[in-house]
Amino acid sequence: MNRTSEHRLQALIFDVDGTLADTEMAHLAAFNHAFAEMGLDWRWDVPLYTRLLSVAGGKERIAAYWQSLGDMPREVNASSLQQTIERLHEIKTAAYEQAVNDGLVQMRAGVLPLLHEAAEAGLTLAIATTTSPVNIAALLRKAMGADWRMHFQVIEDASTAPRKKPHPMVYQQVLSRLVLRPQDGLAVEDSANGLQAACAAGLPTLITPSAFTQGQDFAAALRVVPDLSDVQLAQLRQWHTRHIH
Ligand code: XBP
Ligand code: MG
Repeated sequence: MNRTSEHRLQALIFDVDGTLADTEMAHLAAFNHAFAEMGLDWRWDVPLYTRLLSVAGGKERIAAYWQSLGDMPREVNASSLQQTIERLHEIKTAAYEQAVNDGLVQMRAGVLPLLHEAAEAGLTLAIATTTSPVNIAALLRKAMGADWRMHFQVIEDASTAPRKKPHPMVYQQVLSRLVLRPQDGLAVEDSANGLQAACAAGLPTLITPSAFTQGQDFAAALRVVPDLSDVQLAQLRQWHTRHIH
């Protein structure tokens, strides 16, 4: 086998939030809706949410914010705190799903054409995200139709990979389920957390920064592009081959 085909690009593994679609403004509105529904005077604005996004996972993000307030109720025990966070996140997820169903979230430029081109070329497609499965289904059902799931061989998310990015768990689990060597795949991400997770799993990673992640440290990326609108599969293969060899 010659060296070029030794590590041909065989799979694209996509992050969801900020990568497949610009979702975080809708997530932010859903979090604030949940806080109001539960009678909390919390209100996250864009600058604060941009900082809070360094914590992957909505429940973890709520817990980190609550800790930062320093007013964690003393009288209630840890399990009732967790119950409150769970309830907040349930309300938030329902509000986010409604926003997606109302068409308030758009897929990013170039994403659907690249997914289609890669599938047509026989590449494996997978998802590695720290978001909740409800959110993935709502977004991709809206964007790709009711049979969206058939396009992805493996989906790993908050419900299957509890250790969140920058931990590599979600990517390690995708690679193991695909029985794929990391150098034969390529991850597509929008954040430094995601880049760290994918690189720790050994995956070359293409970065498409989102409005919330502009300016983060992407030095370890295979390449940073503004979005996928000018990225065809041939270009990905070229970058991947150069990186691997
Ligand atoms: C982004 C996240 C998620 C979303 C909110 O996921 O960290 O927590 O911000 O969704 P990724 P949840 O970039 O890995 O797709 O509230 O369901 O966590
Ligand atoms: Mg992301």
